[in-house]
Amino acid sequence: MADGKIVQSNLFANNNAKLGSGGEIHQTVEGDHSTLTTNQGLAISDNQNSLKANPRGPTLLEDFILREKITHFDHERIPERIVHARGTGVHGYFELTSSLKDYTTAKILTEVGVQTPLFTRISTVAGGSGSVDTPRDVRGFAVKFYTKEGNWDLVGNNIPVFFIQDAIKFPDLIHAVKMEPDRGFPQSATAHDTFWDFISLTPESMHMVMWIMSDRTIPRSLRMIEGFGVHSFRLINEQGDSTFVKFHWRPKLGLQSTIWDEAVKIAGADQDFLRREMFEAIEAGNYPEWEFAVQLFSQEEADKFPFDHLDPTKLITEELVPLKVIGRMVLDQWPNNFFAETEQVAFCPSHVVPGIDFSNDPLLQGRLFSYLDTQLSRLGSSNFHQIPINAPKCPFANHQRDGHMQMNQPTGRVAYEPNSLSENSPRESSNGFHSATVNESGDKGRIRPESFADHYSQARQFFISQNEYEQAHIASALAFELSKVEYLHIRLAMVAHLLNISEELANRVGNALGLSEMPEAAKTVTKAQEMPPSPALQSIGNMKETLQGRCIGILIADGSDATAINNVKKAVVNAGANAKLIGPKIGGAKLSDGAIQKIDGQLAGTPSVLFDAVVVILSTDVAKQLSVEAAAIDFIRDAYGHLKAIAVDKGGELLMKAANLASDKGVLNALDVEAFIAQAKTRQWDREKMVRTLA
Ligand code: HDE
Repeated sequence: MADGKIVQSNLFANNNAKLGSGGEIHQTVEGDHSTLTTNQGLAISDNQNSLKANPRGPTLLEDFILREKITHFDHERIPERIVHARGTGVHGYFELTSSLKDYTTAKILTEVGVQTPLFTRISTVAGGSGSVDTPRDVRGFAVKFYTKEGNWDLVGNNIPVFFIQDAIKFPDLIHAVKMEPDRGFPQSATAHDTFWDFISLTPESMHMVMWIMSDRTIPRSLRMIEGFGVHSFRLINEQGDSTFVKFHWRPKLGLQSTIWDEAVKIAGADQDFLRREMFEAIEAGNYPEWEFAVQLFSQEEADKFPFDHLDPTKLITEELVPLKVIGRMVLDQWPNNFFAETEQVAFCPSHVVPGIDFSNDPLLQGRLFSYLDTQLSRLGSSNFHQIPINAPKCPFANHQRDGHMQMNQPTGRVAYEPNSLSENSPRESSNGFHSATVNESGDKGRIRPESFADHYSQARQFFISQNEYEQAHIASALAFELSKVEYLHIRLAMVAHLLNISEELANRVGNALGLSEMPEAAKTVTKAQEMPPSPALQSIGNMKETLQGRCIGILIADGSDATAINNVKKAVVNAGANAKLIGPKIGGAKLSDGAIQKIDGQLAGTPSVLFDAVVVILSTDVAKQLSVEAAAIDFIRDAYGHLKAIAVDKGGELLMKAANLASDKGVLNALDVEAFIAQAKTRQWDREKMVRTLA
C-alpha cells in the first residue's frame, strides 16, 4: 500500500445478499493519489496556514478544512484494552504437519500442508498501551487464524495456568494489579500493596504466583516465549465424539529470559525493547517460529487425574499427557499500520470453527461473554468484524443489518430467515457449528466444586521442578515484590501461604525479608498432595544453547584492532547472531588499519543490557581514557553482573580491571573466537552467587 493512499471499503463488491463473499473486503480507489484532499475528496491548496480574517487576525470558523482535520485528530485514540493494552502484532501463517482427523472435523487441524493466514498479538497485561515492554508480567499470546471455515481465535498466555478459578473474580484481580486508584501508580507492576493484598487473600492464586515470580515473566524476546491456550477445550470428530484438548506453542529459538536487574535497566535503555527486537527480526527475514502442539485426553482419563482439569489454576504435565506436535506458526509480516491492525484487532475466545468447542472451565465460560462485550466499547460498533484485520477471509453472510459504521450496502428486500422471496439469501447448513453433546445435571447454585479445593500441590510441584538457579530467582522475586509491600500483615500472609508450598522457600523469603518471626502456615481445606517433579516445567534448565536470534555488542573506539573486530564479527554472524558495534561517537571509529568503521550505537545510549554477550576491543590508550567513563565501566560491569560471556583484548582487560571484575570461565580472550561463541550461547549461572545475594 503506497504511503498516504486512501483505502476505502469496497461498497460495490459487497452489495448483494452474499455479503463479503469472495474475501475481497477492501480495495484501493483507482487513480492518482498524489493530491492532498479532505475526506470528501476536495483538493487542498494550502496545508500550512489556517484561514484568517487578515494575516495577523483571528481564525475564521468558516475554515472547514482546519475543522475537519482537527476534529479527526481529536478522535484518533480509542479506548485502550482494559487489560493487555500494550501489545505487538505480526502477520504470519499456520501450517499443519500432522492431521487430527480422528479427533476433529476442523479443516485447519485436518488438512496437512495447508497454510492458514493468521495475526498474532503478544502483550503485557497490567500496563497501559504506552507502558514499557519489560515489566515483570504475564505475556498475552493471542492468535487469530483466518480459516476457510471462519475465524478461530486462540487467546492464550505464556503461562499455562491462571490466578483465579471463576470469571466473577476477574475484575477484582485486575483492579488489584493495575495502578492504585487514589495515586495512579505503579504502572505495570505487581510489586505493590493492592496486588499482594488480593493475592494473599486468594489461595487459589498460589500456583500462578510461582509462575509469575519465575523468570518466565521477564522474557528476553517475544520470540522466546511459550504460549498456552490455558483452558481445556473440546475437539469434535465426524461421529460427534468429543476429546479434551490443551493447546501449546513452543518457540523454535527456545525459552530465554532476562535477569531481573537487567529487565529493569532495559526499561530505561529502550522502552520498546521487545517490540523493536521483533520488528528488527522480521525486517531482517529472521521469521519467528513456534511449534504447535496438543495434549489430548478423554473424559475417562481426566477422571483419573489427581486434580480437576476444568480448574484453570491446574496444568496437565507433559509426563501425564505427552505433547503431540501437529503444526507450526511462522510470523513473517509486520503490519502496515499499527493502529489499523494491532490496535483494532479484536480477539474473542468465542470465535471457534466447527469441530472445536468449549469445556466447562468457569473462567473460559466468563471469557466467552467478556471479549465480545469489550469490543463493543473499544471499537464502538457491533460492526467491528468488518474492520479488515477482523474480517474473516472466507465468505460470510447473514441477516444482521445496519448499526454504527456499517460498511456494507446490502441490496434487496430480504433481511430475515426463513424467507420465500430470495433464493440466494444465506441459510443454515448442517455442516455448521455444533456443540458437543454433553449431559448436564445437578443442583443449580453459586458453588465452587470440591475438586477445585487443592491450591498448593501444583504450586509445590512447580517449585520443586525448577533447578537451583530458578528456585533462587523465584525466592528473590518474592522477596523483592514483598519488600515493596508496606503492610507487614500482607507480607506475613504471603509467607504463610509459602509454608504450604515449600518450607524451604518460605524460610528463604522470610529470611530475605528480615522477618523477626515466621507466621503459622495458612489454613488449608485440603492437604497438599506430593506430585513428582516435572523437568519440562523448567525454563533455564530447558534453554537452548544457541546464538540464533541473539545479539552481540562489540565495544570499539579509535585505534581498535581491525582484524580482531572483523574476526569476531564474522564468527558471531556465522553462528546465527546479530553483531552490533558500539563506540563513543556515532560518527564512527578510525581503526588500527586507518579505515573508518561505522558504529551502530553510541556507547552512552547503548548499554550492554541490550545484548546477550559482549566483546571489548580497545587500544590500551583508549581503554585508559574509558576507564573513567561511567558508560564504559557500566557496559562491562553490567554484562558481568548479568552473567554474560565477555571477550576482551588487552584494552578490554584494562577496562575489566578498572571495573574491578574478576576473570572466570565466561571471560575470554577476544582472539579465541570459538571459545567465546561457546560461552555466549548460554549464561554464566555459576557466576551469579559471586555478584548478587539471592534469597
Ligand atoms: Fe483476557 N481479556 N480475560 N485472559 N485476555 C482481554 O479483551 C477476560 C484471561 C487474554 O491481544 C480483554 O479485547 C476475562 C485468561 C489476552 O487483544 C477482556 C477473564 C487468558 C488478551 C478480557 C480473562 C486471557 C486478553 C481486554 C477471566 C489466558 C489480549 C481487551 C474470565 C488464557 C488479546 C480485549 C489481544 C484481553 C477479559 C482471563 C488472555 C476485557 C473476563 C485466563 C491474550 O475482554
